[in-house]
Amino acid sequence: MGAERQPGAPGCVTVPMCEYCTMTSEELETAYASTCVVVPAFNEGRSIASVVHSIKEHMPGATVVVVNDGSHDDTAQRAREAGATVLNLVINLGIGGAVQTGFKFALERGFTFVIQIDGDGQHDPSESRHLIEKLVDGGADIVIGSRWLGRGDYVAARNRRYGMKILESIVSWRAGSRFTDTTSGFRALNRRAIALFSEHYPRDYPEVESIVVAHHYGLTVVEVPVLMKQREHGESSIRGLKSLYFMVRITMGLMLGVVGGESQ
Ligand SMILES: Nc1nc2c(ncn2[C@@H]2O[C@H](COP(=O)(O)OP(=O)(O)O)[C@@H](O)[C@H]2O)c(=O)[nH]1
Ligand SMILES: [Mg+2]
Repeated sequence: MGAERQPGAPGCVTVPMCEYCTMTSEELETAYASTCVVVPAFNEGRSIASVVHSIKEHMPGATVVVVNDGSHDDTAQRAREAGATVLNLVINLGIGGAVQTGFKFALERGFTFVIQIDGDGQHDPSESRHLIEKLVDGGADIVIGSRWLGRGDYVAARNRRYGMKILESIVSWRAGSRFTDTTSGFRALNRRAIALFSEHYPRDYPEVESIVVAHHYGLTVVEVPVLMKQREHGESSIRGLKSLYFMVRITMGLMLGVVGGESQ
């Protein structure tokens, strides 16, 4: 790793004007060659092709796996046409089951890294480099892309922002260090984390709880700042009454120490 290399120096080509760039293109491509990009997708037919194309453009050499979570639309066909490997779940397992299917695939196929990217276009694959750099550094087992660490101007609905703040406090307390974006599904995992989550991964609303699970099993989880966009089409699964259920369910689980069905 060329940690002393200056931002914008030759070799830093993937993200122009990258402030945090320390790896050369060659180093990045080596990492991407052993990276499986796991994309959970439920009825994302309108956005999935552009998400896959963008991953292929910005993460050359990475293997793109779309986990089609029992969609009713043409998500699988569009993902395949765009060049992704598609894992079709015959019934809808929810985000946790979909993502864990991707982790199991990556573990069995011997990938060194997983990057998780939503199928709705919220995560910019060109930002993956910041996550992977932190993993290659060896400073973490799991790297979370946070939209609240000073890059970009992401705006969340007021109620969701309050909910996120509450979760931030509880997770930071349970995991012993500060987390600002516990619901972010933009993440990178090393092999240790892939192995853990292939075995133990929360089923419903997994992002928040999985931080505590990782901490419980002694893994290091850190955040890096990323730019995040709004969902391109359709609606988030966490809205209306569901978001209330989400908050109560997660808060109770975290406070009582029962996470992902296991006592912590
Ligand atoms: N809504 C929903 N999304 C799913 C499901 N399974 C996989 N996903 C995918 O998980 C990702 C995150 O879901 P999303 O509703 O955008 O959650 P949010 O980003 O936290 O608002 C998207 O790429 C979805 O397509 C599911 O059962 N329901
Ligand atoms: Mg989303």
